[in-house]
Amino acid sequence: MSTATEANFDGLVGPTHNYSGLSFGNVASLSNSAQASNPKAAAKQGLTKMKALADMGFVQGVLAPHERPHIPTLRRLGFSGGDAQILQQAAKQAPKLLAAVSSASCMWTANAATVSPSGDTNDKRVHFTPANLVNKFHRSIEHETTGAILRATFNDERYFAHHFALPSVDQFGDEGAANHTRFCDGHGEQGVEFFVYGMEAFNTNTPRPAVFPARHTLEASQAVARRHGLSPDQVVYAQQNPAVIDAGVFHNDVIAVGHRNVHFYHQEAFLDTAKMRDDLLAAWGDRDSTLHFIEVPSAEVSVQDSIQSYLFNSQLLSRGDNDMLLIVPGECENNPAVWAYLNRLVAGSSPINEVKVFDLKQSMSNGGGPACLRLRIALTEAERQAINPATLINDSLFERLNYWVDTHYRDQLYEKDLADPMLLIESRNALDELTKILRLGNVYEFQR
Ligand code: SUG
Repeated sequence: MSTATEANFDGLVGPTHNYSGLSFGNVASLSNSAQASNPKAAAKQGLTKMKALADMGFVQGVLAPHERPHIPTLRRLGFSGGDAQILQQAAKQAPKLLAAVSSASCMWTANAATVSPSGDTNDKRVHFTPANLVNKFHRSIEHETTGAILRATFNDERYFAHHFALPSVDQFGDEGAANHTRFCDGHGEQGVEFFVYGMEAFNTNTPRPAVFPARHTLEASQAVARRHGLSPDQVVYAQQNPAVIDAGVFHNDVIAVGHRNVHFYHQEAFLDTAKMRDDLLAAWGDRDSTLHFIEVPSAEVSVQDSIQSYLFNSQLLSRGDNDMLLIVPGECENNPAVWAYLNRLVAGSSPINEVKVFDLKQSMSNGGGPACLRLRIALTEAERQAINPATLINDSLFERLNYWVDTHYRDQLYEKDLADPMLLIESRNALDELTKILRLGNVYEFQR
């Protein structure tokens, strides 16, 4: 039996978590704009999920939040003087810029990078490409620090290869693992990498959404597959249905999730569902297990209910061969159609046998469910041993991080508070201490 496993690395919610309505095309972000946030509760909700997975025996890691408000970006945009002065000028002249450089959006680590496990790559190392997130200004400033944190977490080049982000232009719009799934028999074996894109950038004569942006391009995915050294016959591309992007499905992980030999998706998720299935089956070939397609019909769960509940932004976890658990947000339990569907699903004959519900309301109000909060990394035992051990959740790290949150985080934040120079100082103090807890070294600009 292979000892390879799939680790989940969740983003720790940062001290400036707030609702600023920054993500056009993301229904929750737009509708909760200007609400009060609770950064302390947000961080604790995330930590509770991490601890629960660790307690169930899954390898669970944590990725540190970024320095926010990001003063170096404000300087780049022409604000000058001391830090307090810069915050004050930005709040007065360009409050939306201040909100953008203050977002705690790096918490959604499904967007941190695309990861190809060593079973798929030609040099047999795990490859990481941080996502350029170019479609949203507040997210486009994440990739450098993301790269530094990934290098400090997976810091052994015998096992881990780190790339820079793709060029930061729309044609190479890359949203990372939110649009990437890997199907496999066992985590250490050759898998099929499935890339989902919103549009073709260079071939403009192709379908694309009309209302909301397609954040991710085919060309970006092809470039990632090339640089990760993937075998072309083990890569499948599929286009998202432009109509669901226009309905608010800004990432494919809002409408589909896959794990090992299961693809769980909505009937309307893809532009050409039959082709998606044929292509995956062709790449799957004659592996030992069957590739299961669990297609949820619109008649049972509408696209609207999928977006409202985040049914598909769930975590599919293997407890054994053909025995899976689905982690869903509380919003699923509160949606009658979705909850009825889930009850039928676990009672049926699919490999999904249990559903567990987590309260992630703070993140959900910005459009981030359980699956957004985690980056999956399939690892062999030797690779797992090579991870920076201080980033892996166990009882003592969980206690320590909870205490750290209690010490440094506020329990209420409005957009107007982002100009408070004390918030900047509190955040820097918190992150400085965190880099010591997680043994990351100096990954932030303010530390250099
Ligand atoms: O990029 N929301 C994030 C949510 C990302 C969810 N990730 C996945 N589906 N994988 C986004 O739209 C909102 C921030 C604000 O409005 O304050 C935000 O960035």
